[in-house]
Amino acid sequence: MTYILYGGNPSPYSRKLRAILRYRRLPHVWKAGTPDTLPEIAQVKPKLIPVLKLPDTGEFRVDSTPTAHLLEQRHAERSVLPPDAADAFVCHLIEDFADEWLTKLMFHYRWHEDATALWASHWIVSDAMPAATGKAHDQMARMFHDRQRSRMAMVGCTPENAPVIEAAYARLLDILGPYVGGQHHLFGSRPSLADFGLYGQLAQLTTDPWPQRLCRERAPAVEAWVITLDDCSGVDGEWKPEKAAAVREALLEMVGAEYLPFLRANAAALEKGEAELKVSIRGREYTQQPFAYQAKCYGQIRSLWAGLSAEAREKLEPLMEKTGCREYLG
Ligand SMILES: N[C@@H](CCC(=O)N[C@@H](CS)C(=O)NCC(=O)O)C(=O)O
Repeated sequence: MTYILYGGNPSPYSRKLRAILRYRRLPHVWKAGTPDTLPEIAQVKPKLIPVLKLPDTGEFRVDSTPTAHLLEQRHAERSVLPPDAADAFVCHLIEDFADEWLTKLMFHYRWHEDATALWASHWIVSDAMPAATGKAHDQMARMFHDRQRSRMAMVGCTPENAPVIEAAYARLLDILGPYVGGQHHLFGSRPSLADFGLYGQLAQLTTDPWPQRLCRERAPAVEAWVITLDDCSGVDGEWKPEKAAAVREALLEMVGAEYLPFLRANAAALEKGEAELKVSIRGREYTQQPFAYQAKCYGQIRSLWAGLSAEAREKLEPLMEKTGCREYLG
């Protein structure tokens, strides 16, 4: 009963899923996606990592969020979903925010500055093509570097959007720094799916030289937290959501002021068939091309909200109102 996880160390979603498998003590083998292993997943669509191979059926699964939920259905012990329905909704919002919004921070800080972009391109090739050395390695690194930099505008990582993205990183570090640590996760002393979503992006931001330096200057505890989240197999914690209410509220304020306005503008641009979305985020203009995947994320948040019991919704209303999220939920 051994899962196989195909991924990459420089891939936020691969790290997220591996950290979940480790915390949940699910037997697994990690296979870096390399020319030797990639043929094993050649038929899997869409062509993204991570890919999880299920031990019993041999099926392959892509997309870290539904895959994490599938693992919840298959294994009851050491769940990463808070048991209370209202908390589980907040957990989803923060996880989705990490996956879809904070990933812009990861991409910007990895590829915007020359020295870090160069470093990252070599790291990625070492991870994905360990057999390539010398000139072959350097050529691959250059190709990857150029490809990723050419994709920056597509995902919104432009010089015009940089002030929005950089302010978000500073804010995130200021929120997490004073709170997080080995025993201090978002819903108690055991990690949740939201913690692992943050972990995936932060594992990259605390490794790439430029954002790592910023983190060490501004909130060194965040890097230490990320290191502990990498392997929580020894953690036996408890759900104690009341302990981290303030940090969740501050993150939800970011969700309400940044992520949800972006999601709504993205959905509206797609609906109108527009090539570009424009949205004001904390008074600054943010522009990028819309994506269908993120429209799906928005729809999912809204349907999860609609599907909550009246009791759970009532419990969440004041928090959603206060953090600016409520108006986006339908
Ligand atoms: N929503 C997916 C996103 C996966 C994803 O975007 N993976 C990236 C690497 S981090 C990828 O495989 N990109 C393909 C490429 O760069 O060619 C998840 O949560 O797993």
